[in-house]
Amino acid sequence: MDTTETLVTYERRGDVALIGLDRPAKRNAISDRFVEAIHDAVQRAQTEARAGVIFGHGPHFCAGLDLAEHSEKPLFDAVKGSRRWHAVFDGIERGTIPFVAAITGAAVGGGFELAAAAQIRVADETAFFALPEGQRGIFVGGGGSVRIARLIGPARMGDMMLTGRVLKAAEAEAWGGVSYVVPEGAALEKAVALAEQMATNAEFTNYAIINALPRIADMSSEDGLFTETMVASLATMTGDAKDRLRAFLEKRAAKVANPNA
Ligand code: 1HE
Repeated sequence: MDTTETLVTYERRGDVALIGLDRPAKRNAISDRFVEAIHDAVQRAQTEARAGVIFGHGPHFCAGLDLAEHSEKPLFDAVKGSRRWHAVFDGIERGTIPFVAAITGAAVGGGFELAAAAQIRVADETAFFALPEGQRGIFVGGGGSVRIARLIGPARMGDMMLTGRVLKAAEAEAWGGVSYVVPEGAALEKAVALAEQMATNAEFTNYAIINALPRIADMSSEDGLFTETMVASLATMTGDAKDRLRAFLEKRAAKVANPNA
């Protein structure tokens, strides 16, 4: 591989960090060096932005694991590689700021796994989703068996992996794999608009949404309800809550927009 490749672009637009997967000649396939570049960009975004967007340069979001690099790996290196993806993607899913994945073209294998680590997925009409691990003789290793299975359900994920079923954007939306489908070319703009909106939320509430919701989903109802009360009580103690509640009561804050008005 050409080690002078940039791999990831980073740009800040106000409170939003834009992280661009930048290896279009290889359809943004993720090598070891690439996963570290994603990690660095995500960490930087967490320190200086309030929300992030992850998108792919070129027509495809991401073709997954770099199969050329992977085919040469001894077993234990593959184990460590998968665990590193887990750590890096966990930093997206349960970090300090929310991320939106803007998906065009292929979100395949590890590309779908990366998108699944974001809190929100926006796909344009060119997007397609596949899990071809069965054909490659490998398995998901970037957290897909947990995150994708939770998004679309293990039976549907098993269908995709066993039969090679490829989902278009609208099918992925119907299955819960993406939250928004937009016309061709509009994914990045929509993702940035959503990130800008999220960036206006109270920081602690965003942190609680990111970190508490997936944990509570893993708990019993009883534990979940107790944890919810603790998180809600903590949120109420923040200066943000005091300021924002007062602003609402003094009619200085925007109301919820009634879509039927
Ligand atoms: C790659 C990769 C890759 C493309 N690793 N080099 N992922 C896959 O099984 C998907 C494999 N890729 C594809 O099916 C297609 O490339 C796409 C549908 C994504 C795009 O097709 P297309 O026609 O636009 O591009 P292309 O001509 O197939 O690929 C362009 C170049 O990118 C070509 O290299 P070149 O040197 O011949 O120009 C491809 O070899 C290269 N390329 N995808 C390496 N993935 C943590 S576990 C996760 C497990 C997985 O991710 S499994 C799924 C792997």
